[in-house]
Amino acid sequence: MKKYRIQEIHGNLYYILSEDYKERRLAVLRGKMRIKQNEHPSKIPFRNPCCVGDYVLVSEPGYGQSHPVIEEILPRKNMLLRASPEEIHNIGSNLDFAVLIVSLKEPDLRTGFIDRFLIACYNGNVEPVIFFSKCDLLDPSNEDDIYFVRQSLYYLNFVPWVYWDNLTAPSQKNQFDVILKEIGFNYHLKSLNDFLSDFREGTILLAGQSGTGKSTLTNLIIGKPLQKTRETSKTTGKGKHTTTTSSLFSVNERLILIDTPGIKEWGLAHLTKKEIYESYPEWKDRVGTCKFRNCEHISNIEGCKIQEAIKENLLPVWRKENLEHILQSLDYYERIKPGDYKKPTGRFYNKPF
Ligand SMILES: Nc1nc2c(ncn2[C@@H]2O[C@H](COP(=O)(O)OP(=O)(O)O)[C@@H](O)[C@H]2O)c(=O)[nH]1
Ligand SMILES: [Mg+2]
Ligand SMILES: [Zn+2]
Repeated sequence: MKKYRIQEIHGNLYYILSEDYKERRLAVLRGKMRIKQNEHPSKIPFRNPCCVGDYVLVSEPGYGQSHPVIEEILPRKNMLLRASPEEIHNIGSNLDFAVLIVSLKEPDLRTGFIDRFLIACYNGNVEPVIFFSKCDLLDPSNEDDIYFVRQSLYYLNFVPWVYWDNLTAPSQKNQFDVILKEIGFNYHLKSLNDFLSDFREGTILLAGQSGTGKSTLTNLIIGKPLQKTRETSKTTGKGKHTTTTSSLFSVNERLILIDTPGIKEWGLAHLTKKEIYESYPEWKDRVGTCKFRNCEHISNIEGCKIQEAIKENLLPVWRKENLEHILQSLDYYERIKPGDYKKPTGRFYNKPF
């Protein structure tokens, strides 16, 4: 059997790449492996037992078969997930970094999305990176814009990899610099050039809501325009380029990118409230110091160090609000969970190869 890496998944068909990323083949999955989908502790089924980025062992097609067969998924270093109560989307595996591209304007900064991404990364054992784009669109006379900048700077407290730039005319971020000066922020911030030199190798996943500049950043990494940006598609009149599934490709021998579809809402239905509370770096040193060893941190029982931290305002108000929203969404999931959510259909239940 030979080792390959999963490049793209289309239902029950898998594009796989050879170890040097040069040979691409279409493979199917050994029947017995399709059953493994229910293995997540949340009991929510995986959309697919395999994940883009997986290393797999593959056998050649037997007599009468037309495709090589994936026999085994090799142990994963990590995996990034998002989930609704119906299914878990495995977005990418064996990642060195997951980069979230977030625009400060158009669409306007939504920190709730960043917080969900970080929670997903911490729980998937993935190292997060945040790239703030569209710094040029900020207006120093607009209070909201100044607030967006302040919020973005907050992530420097615990995310070691954060970048700010304008992607369409790199390093033209005068407006942004004016705001920094106005709020008295004098430290060096990393920009696109730093990003390009920091991430020259490994497997790097790019995620973000659509319109934030993901394709533009991808093109800057590759050094030539492969990915259509929104503007291009507008002028050709062909409609917006939309990716619907993750896709892996090699930029060169050392750098592998995983492009993901524009995500609207990063669902966290696969996590427990305890796991969510414990993902907050602000009280990292207090996790495990609660009075009860298996504290769920949800009640105000005396001795819960997490609830104490919340009362002490260790989170800024907006991050606390984001946390409350996330926890509320889990309550909502709880209500619709009991027994009767719809099973994923069509994908690999109905088809003998
Ligand atoms: N002003 C400004 N526009 C940008 C920036 N980054 C991307 N854009 C524009 O935003 C639009 C969406 O970008 P695109 O890369 O297609 O976003 P995607 O949907 O995340 O792939 C395009 O018109 C880009 O030219 C930026 O930093 N500043
Ligand atoms: Mg795009
Ligand atoms: Zn507790």
